[in-house]
Amino acid sequence: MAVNSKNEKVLARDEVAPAVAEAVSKAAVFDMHTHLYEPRFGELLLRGIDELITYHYLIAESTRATGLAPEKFYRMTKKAQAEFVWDELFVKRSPVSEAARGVLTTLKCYGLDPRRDGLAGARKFFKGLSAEEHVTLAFETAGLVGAVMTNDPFGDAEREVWMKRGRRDGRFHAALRIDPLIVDLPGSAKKLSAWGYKVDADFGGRSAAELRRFAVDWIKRMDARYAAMSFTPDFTWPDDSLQGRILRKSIIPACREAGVPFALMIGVRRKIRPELRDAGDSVGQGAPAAVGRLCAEYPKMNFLVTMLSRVDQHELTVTARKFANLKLFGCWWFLNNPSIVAEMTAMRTELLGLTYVPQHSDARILDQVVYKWRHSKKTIAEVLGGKYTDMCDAGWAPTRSEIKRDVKALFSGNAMEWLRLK
Ligand code: FIX
Ligand code: ZN
Repeated sequence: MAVNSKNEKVLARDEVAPAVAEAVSKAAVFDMHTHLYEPRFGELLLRGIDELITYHYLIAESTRATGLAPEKFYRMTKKAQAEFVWDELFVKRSPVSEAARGVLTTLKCYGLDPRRDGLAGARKFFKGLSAEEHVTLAFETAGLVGAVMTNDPFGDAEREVWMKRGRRDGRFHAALRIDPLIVDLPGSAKKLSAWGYKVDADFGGRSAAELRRFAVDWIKRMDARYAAMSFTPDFTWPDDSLQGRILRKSIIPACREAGVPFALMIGVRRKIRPELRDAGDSVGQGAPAAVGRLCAEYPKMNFLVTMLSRVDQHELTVTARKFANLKLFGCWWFLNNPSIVAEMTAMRTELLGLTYVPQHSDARILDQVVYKWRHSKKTIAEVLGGKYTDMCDAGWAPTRSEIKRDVKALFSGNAMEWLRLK
C-alpha cells in the first residue's frame, strides 16, 4: 500500500474525485467580499425572502422578461415587487437563471419546498427570525466562519453606527470602501472637511496628506482588513489623473502605514441604464498589464484583485504568476455563473496551483451566502476533482489529508492569511 512521507495511505484513482468533493463540501468558508452587515447595523443588513427575490439581478431579469419600465417597478412596494418577480420568473417562466435558481437552492437548504411552499410559505418561514438568529442560520447553513463587509464611511446610517463604537460580531470583518473619493471627490471633500479633514474638491493644498489621515483613521476605527475601490475598465497605472494621484499620494500610503492590502475591483461600466439603479451596471474589458505595473512598483505591498470581464481573466492570471503580491480573489458579479467559475478555476489551478482564492459571494442579502457558496462549491469541487485525478494519473496520488489541507487553503486559509487573520 503506497503511503506519503507521513505514512498516510495515498488514494486509489477512483477515490480521488469523491475525496475532493467531500473535502470541499465540508470546508469552512471565509468569504472575503460581501455587502452584508453585522446585526448591529440594523436595516442595512438585508435578509429574508422579499429581499432575496428583489435582488438587483432579478430586477434586471424580470423587467427584461416583461418589458416593464424600471421606474414602474421601483414605484411598487417591496412586497409587490417580490410578488411581481415571483410571478414572472418562477410561476410564468422556469427559474433556470443563476439568480433565480439561487433562490430555490437557498429555500431548499433551509428545508423548504419552493414549489409546494411558494412565496407565502417562505414568508412564513422567515417571519419572526431575529437578525442574530438569521445570521447564525445563514452562516451555519453555508458553512461560513467569517465574512468581510463593504463599509462606506460616507454612508450616513453606517457612519453613525461606527461612531458609537459598539461591540463587534466576530463573524464579520470590515473593509474600508472608498469609491466616493473617485466617483465624487467634490461631494466627498465637503463631508471630509466637515469631519475635520482639510480635503479640497480639486485635491489641492494639503488634501493628499489629509485624505491619507482620513483613510488611516477609518482603517483603524473599523479594524479594516483591507481598503477597496471598484474601478471602471480604463483603470491604468501609472496614472497622473486625479484617480491616479489619489491612489499614489493618499490611499496606497495609507494602506502601507496601516499595514493592510489594497483591493482593486476593476471593470465596472457604472449605470449604463441609470433607471435600473443597482441593476444598471455593466462590464468592460480592462488592462491586466496595468495591475502588473502597480504590483511591480510596490513589491512589498499586497494587492487583492478581481476583474469583472471574462476576457481579462487569462492575462490577469498569467500576470499573477509574475507577482507574488498580486492576490486574485473570486469570480465577481457577472462571472459568478457555473460555466465561468469552472473555466476560471481550471485556468487559475493550472497556472497558479493553489495560490489564489477561488470565490467570494458578493452577497448583498444575508441568505445569498447559502446558494452562492453551495453553487460555487459544486463547480469548484468538480474542477478540482479532475485536476487531482490528472495529478494521480501523472504518478502523484494524493492522501485524504493532503486534499483537506489544500482545500482549506482555497476556502479559508489563503484569504485569512492575506487579511492577517491567522
Ligand atoms: O462594487 C461592488 O462591490 C459590486 O459587487 C456591487 O456594486 C454590485 O452591485 C454587486 O453587488 C454585484 O453582485
Ligand atoms: Zn460587491
